[in-house]
Amino acid sequence: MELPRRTRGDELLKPGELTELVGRLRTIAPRHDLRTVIAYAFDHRTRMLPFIYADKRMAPAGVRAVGAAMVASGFEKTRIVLQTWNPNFRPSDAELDGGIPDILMVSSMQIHSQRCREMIQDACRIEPSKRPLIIAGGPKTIYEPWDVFGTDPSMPWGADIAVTGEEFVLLSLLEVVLSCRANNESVRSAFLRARNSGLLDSIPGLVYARGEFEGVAEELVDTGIQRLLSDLDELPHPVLGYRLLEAPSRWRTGLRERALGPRGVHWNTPIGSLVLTFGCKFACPYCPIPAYNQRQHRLKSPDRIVDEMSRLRKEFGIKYFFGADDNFFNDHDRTRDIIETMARAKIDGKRFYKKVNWGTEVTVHDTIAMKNDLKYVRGAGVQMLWLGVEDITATFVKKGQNVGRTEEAFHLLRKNGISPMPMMMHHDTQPLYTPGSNYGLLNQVRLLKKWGSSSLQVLMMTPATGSKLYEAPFTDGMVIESAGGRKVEQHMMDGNYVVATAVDEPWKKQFNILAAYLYFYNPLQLAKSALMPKDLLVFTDMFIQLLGMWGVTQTVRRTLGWAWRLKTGKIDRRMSLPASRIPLRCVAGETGCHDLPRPSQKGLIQLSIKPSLTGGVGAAVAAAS
Ligand code: B12
Ligand code: SF4
Repeated sequence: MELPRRTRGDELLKPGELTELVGRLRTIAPRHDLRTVIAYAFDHRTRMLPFIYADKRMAPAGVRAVGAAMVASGFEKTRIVLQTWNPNFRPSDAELDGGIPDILMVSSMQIHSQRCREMIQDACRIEPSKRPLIIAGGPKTIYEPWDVFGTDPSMPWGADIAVTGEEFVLLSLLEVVLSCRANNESVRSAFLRARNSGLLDSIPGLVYARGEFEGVAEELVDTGIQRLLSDLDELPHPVLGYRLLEAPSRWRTGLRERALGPRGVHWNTPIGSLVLTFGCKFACPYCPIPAYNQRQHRLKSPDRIVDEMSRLRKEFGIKYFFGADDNFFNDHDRTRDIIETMARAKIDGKRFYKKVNWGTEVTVHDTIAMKNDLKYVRGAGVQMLWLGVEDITATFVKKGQNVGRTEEAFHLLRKNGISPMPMMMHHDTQPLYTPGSNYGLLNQVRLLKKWGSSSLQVLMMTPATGSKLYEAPFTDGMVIESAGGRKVEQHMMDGNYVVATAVDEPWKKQFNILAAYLYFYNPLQLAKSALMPKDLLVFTDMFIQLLGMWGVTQTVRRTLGWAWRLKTGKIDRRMSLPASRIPLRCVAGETGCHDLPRPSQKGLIQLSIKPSLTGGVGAAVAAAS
């Protein structure tokens, strides 16, 4: 189910609303002197292709954005801890500026939610009178906010509140809570009063629990879908977030006295992820992005983008960037504005592309539409573009691509010095190999390689929360509950594991993915890249080959056992949707807008797989485009 759309015309915040809110908070911040820890949950079992390097060497933009918003609002005692770098971090051991934090924020993707839950449970061990206010947010809670609340009276735990939105929602919550806070009162106690007196109900984008006992949610109140920030120039500058990162440590459970300095930032996160645009004009039914963005396209101005990259280059020496775009070429005129400004810009007297290199996500369709501009795209510093190709024959997924157009797009990109990085989907109806046609997975991978693909991503169609097709694989009995006695856990919902399929032999699908990667990343291909270079992108190709070969060993190591269980073990299917166990109500009392239909609501219990659906319902965990 997609997130519902707000009333037309009411999807966006008024211009200046975020800036004014930040200004108001700055005036009250000194009175409160808050200490805040923002933790990024990370499950190390997800470390494999296609993003094995980027996951660790690119500090996530979400927690940095939240940190930057806190600092811009005057709350400078803020620290960001990444479980990616600090696997043993425990909120109950965290002290900042000599005391227990007033606020603990936890950010999580769906695949890291087990770690998110453990961190919240750990924070709940702190004595209630000293416990920080626990706020959960990020891509997990945006779609499944109920999962951060406990229901077991024998083990009470839970976030105090889930934020299903962005910076504006969080800061609005803080403003209300701080407005009720008495001198020397804990932030959590002020929060409880604000919550109980209904003061949070007018802030869309929150979910909080009701119940007789704290930590045992009997009902959740959903205040609705957030209003979105339209002019992204209002966002606090990303340099603020980079100054808050906790230094990596394999063993430390608490925090250091100081955050990482500029050299440490440069060393640990040599790639900077930056928000440039949000939204996409396509409406792929397996993708949650257009609905999340309320079908809006949101942008930063070209000057602001240049300023952000330049400042990050100068302050931290970050040279490589990744645009957190859903489809950077979405609006051709606005894209031209951005790239022309970047191509004209200079850093320390040098042309932009000599100081900064970056990549982002686009579609085949838009790449071809922008073919005459690609030289400026390269001049703007773009070095790699990730293309949501999915299926080059467009039999399964259609978004303006086909064999000829994909080849043309790859050729155009390489001609202009940009590495094409295709993202593919494997699905039930696609065989490993089809003689005489381009439909098979290996046939497609071979063509991509021939056309100059620098990297490869192959993900299995997997239900993506917040997409139109999310429920169908569950209701059709395609989703695997366990195989050979191993339960499917949240970290396995990343598209690397075959967990939703109607084929008779799911293990073959798992092997197909491995075969595709092994075909693409191997010493022979590395030698070919080195000895028969296609063009000047040879070093990029070789570097990615090396990374890919390392990644493929991790993918084999992590997924081979699952393939074996699929082959030899008993496969049990899920009988129901992973909907909220706790009733979710909106403020007016009706079903909350983040709820999913529960079995009683739609008769979702199914006992058999419908053969007609082998043709591919499902939803992809696509990073985008
Ligand atoms: C860049 C990106 C990546 C990068 C970097 C991720 C990173 N760690 O930085 C790479 C390429 C590595 C990547 C990998 C994957 N990604 Co990715 N990725 C993105 C992308 C395109 C942008 C993320 C971003 O930086 N956004 C900008 C920031 C500012 O937004 P944000 O993170 O949502 O944070 C905002 C709010 O959520 C909120 N917020 C966040 N945290 C918190 C915390 C609190 C307390 C509060 C109050 C608010 C809050 O405020 C923030 C500011 O507005 C998003 C799609 C998108 N447009 O967001 C997908 C996305 C995050 N990826 C997704 C997925 C599925 C994956 C992969 C599993 C794909 C795969 N199979 O390989 C892997 C996972 C790798 C791993 N082991 O973690 C999904 C997550 C779905 C979900 N429900 O969890 C997304 C949402 C795409 C989608 N399908 O919609 N990804
Ligand atoms: S999959 Fe890509 S092209 Fe399709 S709607 Fe999502 S972001 Fe847009």
